[in-house]
Amino acid sequence: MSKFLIAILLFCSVTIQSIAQTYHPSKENIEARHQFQDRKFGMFIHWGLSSILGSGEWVMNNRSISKKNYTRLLQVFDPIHFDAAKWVSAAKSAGMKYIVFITRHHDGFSLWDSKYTEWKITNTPYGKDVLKMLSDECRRQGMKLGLYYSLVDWYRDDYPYETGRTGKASGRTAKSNYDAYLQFMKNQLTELLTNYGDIMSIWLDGHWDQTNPEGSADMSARIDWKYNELYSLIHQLQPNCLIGNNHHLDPMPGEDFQMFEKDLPGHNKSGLSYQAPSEEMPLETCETMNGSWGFNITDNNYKSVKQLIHYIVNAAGLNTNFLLNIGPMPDGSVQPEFTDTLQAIGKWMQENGETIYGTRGNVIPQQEWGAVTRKDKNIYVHLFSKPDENYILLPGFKEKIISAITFKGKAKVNFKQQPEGVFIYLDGIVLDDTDTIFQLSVK
Ligand code: FHN
Repeated sequence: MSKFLIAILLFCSVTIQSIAQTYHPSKENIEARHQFQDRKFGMFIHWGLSSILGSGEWVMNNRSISKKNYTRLLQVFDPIHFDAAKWVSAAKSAGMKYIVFITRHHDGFSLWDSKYTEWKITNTPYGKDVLKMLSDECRRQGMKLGLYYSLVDWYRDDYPYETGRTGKASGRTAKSNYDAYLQFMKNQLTELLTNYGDIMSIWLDGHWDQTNPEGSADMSARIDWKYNELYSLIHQLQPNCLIGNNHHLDPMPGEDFQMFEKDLPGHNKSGLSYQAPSEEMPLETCETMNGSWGFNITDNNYKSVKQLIHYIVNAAGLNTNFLLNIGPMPDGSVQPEFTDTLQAIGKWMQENGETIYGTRGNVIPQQEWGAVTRKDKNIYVHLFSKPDENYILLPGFKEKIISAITFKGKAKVNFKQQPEGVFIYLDGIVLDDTDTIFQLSVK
């Protein structure tokens, strides 16, 4: 081959690669990002075959269950109390504006009638396509729907399990084949984005299976996931659909929102969130209502209504959506500890949602005493507990305030604008046990 030809080929391959690396979201995608940010609060649903064992969605891995033994669950999954209307209504009455549903978790089981596998809900005694019922119901009730899709697979032989960190006791021996697995994912994503109406987001999870543990110096992936191909397929099928990937790393080209798990952006209590919050794209964090994602029969470590409301508010203060999880029981019903808490949150959201939905955060740096959100000319100051002093300070806030009132009773509040920020005085104000909200109007 002549030197000239080699040079041309080299040039073409570099150009193709750099095109793949550049992602310019479409106009409708940008608009969808704004709408997503306005929604603020969503419901995550972890449910599937693993729910039967009542030990969380990682049970196959954690109890070293082989593929052969795990397959037995296919015969017993019969969620006779599954009622899409009840799930969507529970989300709605909690004030949630979207649902993200697990279509396929790490055990590889598909919760829809996929043409590309026999390992699916329609091959259980239940036999029905729950995703179809859920997506129809979401449309009926005006609820947006996002779909979780696992990248890691503990069941399929073609997934590169040899280099993966998890799913080691599955008993797989055949050589993996990523190209075949990638094609399978493309086929399934095409089904999901073709047969179930408008999909708000695709929520990918499992990249971390092919890296060192979070926080390691070397976080490079052990396989080439070829995200370009997956991401461009998704955007081509539904340009408005937002792509998020729970890789626990900085955003990669082609993604539309950044996610955090069990942590507010910038925090890292979970040991999963070393990534810096993006300033360009919408953010979302997800959290469990007890300590488990999937149904866990012994986990009674429920978070209180107050804790969860503070989570919503703190997230909004950091410009972040909050995705709160339920793990329905194997029969499809949702345990009362979850539904009661959701109802109580819903009551609070009904009264105070104006200070959350459609707002933006990062008005001031994060404060010990609470959080601040903003919509147009209104600044909402959320005070969670009584501070030591008789005032709170909004450091660095410079815009001219024309009025300050309590959000609830609309009573006048004393404030002073100083070079270091705004002081809000608390004398004579009856503080709310969960959240006292002040509404400041700026010029
Ligand atoms: O392994 C999963 C886990 O089961 C769950 O789905 C969470 C939700 O964010 N994500 C993974 C761990 O990062």
